[in-house]
Amino acid sequence: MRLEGLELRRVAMPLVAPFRTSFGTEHARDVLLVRAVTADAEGWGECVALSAPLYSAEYVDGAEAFIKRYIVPVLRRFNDSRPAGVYALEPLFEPLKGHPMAKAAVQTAVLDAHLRAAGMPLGAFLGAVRGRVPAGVSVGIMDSIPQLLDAVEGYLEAGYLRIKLKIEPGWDVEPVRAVRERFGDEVLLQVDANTAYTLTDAEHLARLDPFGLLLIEQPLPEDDVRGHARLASMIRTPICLDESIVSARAAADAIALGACRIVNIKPGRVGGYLEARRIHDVCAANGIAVWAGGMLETGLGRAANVALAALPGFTLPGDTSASDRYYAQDITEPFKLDDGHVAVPAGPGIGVSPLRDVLDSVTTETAWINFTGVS
Ligand code: SMG
Ligand code: MG
Repeated sequence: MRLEGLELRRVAMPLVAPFRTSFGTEHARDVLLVRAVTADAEGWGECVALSAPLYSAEYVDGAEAFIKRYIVPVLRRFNDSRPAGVYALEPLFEPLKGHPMAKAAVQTAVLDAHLRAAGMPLGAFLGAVRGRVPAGVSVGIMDSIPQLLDAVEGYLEAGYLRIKLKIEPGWDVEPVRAVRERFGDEVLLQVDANTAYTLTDAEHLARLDPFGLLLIEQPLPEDDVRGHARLASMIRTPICLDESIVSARAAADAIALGACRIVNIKPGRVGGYLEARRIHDVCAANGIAVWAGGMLETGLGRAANVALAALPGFTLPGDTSASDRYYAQDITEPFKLDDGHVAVPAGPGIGVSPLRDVLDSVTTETAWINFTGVS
């Protein structure tokens, strides 16, 4: 299937409330969407890079520039490759170092187009075994404990099955204690530090142990895998890696080193859904639980994440919250929470499409790259 063109579209999505993490505060998402157009179907990919390189090295302007300058020439060669299945993209992208979020967005758009043309849902393609997935919610750092407790109460009332608290030095033991005291020990509770600590904080982090957390996510820097292994021997709370797991090989290494007992899988961070599935497989083979991460995606990105979260190794609730967690108006039909779960879209490809009027109303910029007539 030949690619006729690629649309790069930037959309401005205000958040219903600011979302604060150890690395900064997001007020709105500036999202890059990729639309892959073929003769038979069109497909969508959402680039999860944030505005600034604070979560990882990528940022949305950089991702767009990378796609225009380096991915587009490669896609022209993709059109000549035989067979031109989505697997042909990976060896074409491989010589270009880094930029997994940019690559993932393009790969997902092409994969979606192929699957829609074939009439196959993404979940079926990936190996999903569930029609719905349990939803957790990520709760940002707040100005005060009462404010946090109000937010958590609202999410529990909405039916979320797991709460994740963002933490940083100065906002860790006390918020966890307050949530446990107010809502009890049965609430599935975990924390995410986004690399805000060092190994010298081990004794302090051990103070989280009495609270029975499911996990502590990425306490140490991205490249400090050995540090996580050391930390794992000093605290009882299971360590989950997010930023450090950049590939299936990195996952295998981290597991072999004893750096994590749990892995957060984000397709954008690892270059796409094909690599995300390999990480799932590596973890499953090693008895390591995985769950689906999130990057405040719109309904387009969320749809694909929910399909991935339906694979058998995803045994913990993911950051697969409903659309209204972040957006008053999503660009797709909103994902809704039903009995604490989100339904896996059943249609071909990612199974959802943008609402054209809404999409146009939030679009700030569009670029069309034509491939027809060029071999
Ligand atoms: O999509 O619900 C979501 C966001 C979940 O906390 C979340 N993501 O490190 O896991 C993480 C963060 C990264 C994004 S923070 C702006
Ligand atoms: Mg994280």
